[in-house]
Amino acid sequence: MADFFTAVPEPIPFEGPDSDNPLAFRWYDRDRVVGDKTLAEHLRLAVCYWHSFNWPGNDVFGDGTFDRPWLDPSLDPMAAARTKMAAAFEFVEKLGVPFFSFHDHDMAPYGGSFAEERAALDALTDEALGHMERTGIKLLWGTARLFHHPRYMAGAATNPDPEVFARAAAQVANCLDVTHKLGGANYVMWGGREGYETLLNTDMSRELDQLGRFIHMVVEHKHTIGFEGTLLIEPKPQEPTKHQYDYDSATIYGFLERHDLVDEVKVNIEVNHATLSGHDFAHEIATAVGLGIFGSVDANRGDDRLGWDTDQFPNSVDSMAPAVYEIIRGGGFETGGFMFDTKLRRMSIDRTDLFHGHIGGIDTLARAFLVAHAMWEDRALESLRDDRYAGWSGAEGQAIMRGERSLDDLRDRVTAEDLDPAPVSGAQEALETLVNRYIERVR
Ligand code: XUL
Ligand code: CO
Repeated sequence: MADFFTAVPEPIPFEGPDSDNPLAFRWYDRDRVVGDKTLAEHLRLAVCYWHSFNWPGNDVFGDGTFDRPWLDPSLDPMAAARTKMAAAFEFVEKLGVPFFSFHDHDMAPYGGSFAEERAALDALTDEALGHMERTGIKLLWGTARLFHHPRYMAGAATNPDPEVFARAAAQVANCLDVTHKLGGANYVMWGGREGYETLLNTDMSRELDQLGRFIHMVVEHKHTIGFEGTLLIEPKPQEPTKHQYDYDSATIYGFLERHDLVDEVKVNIEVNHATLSGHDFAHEIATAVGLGIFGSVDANRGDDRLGWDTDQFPNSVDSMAPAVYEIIRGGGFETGGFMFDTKLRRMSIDRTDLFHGHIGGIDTLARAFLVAHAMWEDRALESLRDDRYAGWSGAEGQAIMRGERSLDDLRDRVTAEDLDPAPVSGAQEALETLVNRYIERVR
């Protein structure tokens, strides 16, 4: 263990719901067996490298506020990258979660030729491998920063210039290689600038075809190098571009269908991106599960009154439990997990604040999981749902769905029987109260 987070000398313990210790878990008992797995195996928690270690706490109005000495531009970039990495692994180890995630240029500095940047990435990912072997921490996913450098201002895969496309493709080839080297469980593609600012200068259908070609090349490279992780696209409706092509899960499914990629790519759903698209997070999960493309989650939350991606730590069991329920209903994570794509508030400048954010978020997810799992085990919602759709298991319901009834057939039956079914309550308030009862009860 290195010595940056010295105010937290020991790994964070589990002390149970009655503990008042702010540096202890109250709900995340990692070895607790729930159903067929431990909580750690269900949740597959990951810390992100970028917001936690590579972001100085700046915003559009002001400079960084955080104590991140390795971000000092006067330092030797490789030495600074190594210091940052030591602090990152110290943090993840003390927090006691199994995974981390990174972008190529969170870990490796920019600068020099493309080949020199690749060499820096190789050296630093070798160093990461050493930390991973020493600590047992694993990689949930890697991803390439295809939105930060000015060359990508008009997009990467969807850029009007094929040379920018080529540079982005080369960068992804490198990043996929090192994600493979680190044994990553997934590889994520977030199309930060794959969208448009104005239609006046944009050929949208051409750009979407370019994106399709790009993703096919990523799929081919994955198979060439033998990477067995899942490829994930992360939906987001806007920001930084006015319109992003990967708007939401349903839009991505349509894109994957059109480009014959449905068997190769799933989605990484971020809570605050879901809400920016005008959907509930639970809706995005249920959509992806229903379409067979659910992969992983970026756990965070937005702010009701700020219309941008604030990436706050999740803190509401009430809003998280129904979404976690949809994940459990869909069979849980396979290669995915809950990754904290979360930013401290700019005024949270103590080193321990990073622990407080993560501990609160982890306990929120753990408790939401216990609530959702108990509702699932008891079939509390499912038995009601089964009753609600019971008619479709009957002979007529099945005949309709098999395509054995026409409009004419149904008109004849409705006329003959003077069919006038009585409405049945949807019981929303009773169900909401039922969920609250589980939240009160679960221990
Ligand atoms: C940006 C965002 C990214 C992706 C990875 O909104 O969510 O951090 O998760 O590029
Ligand atoms: Co994200």
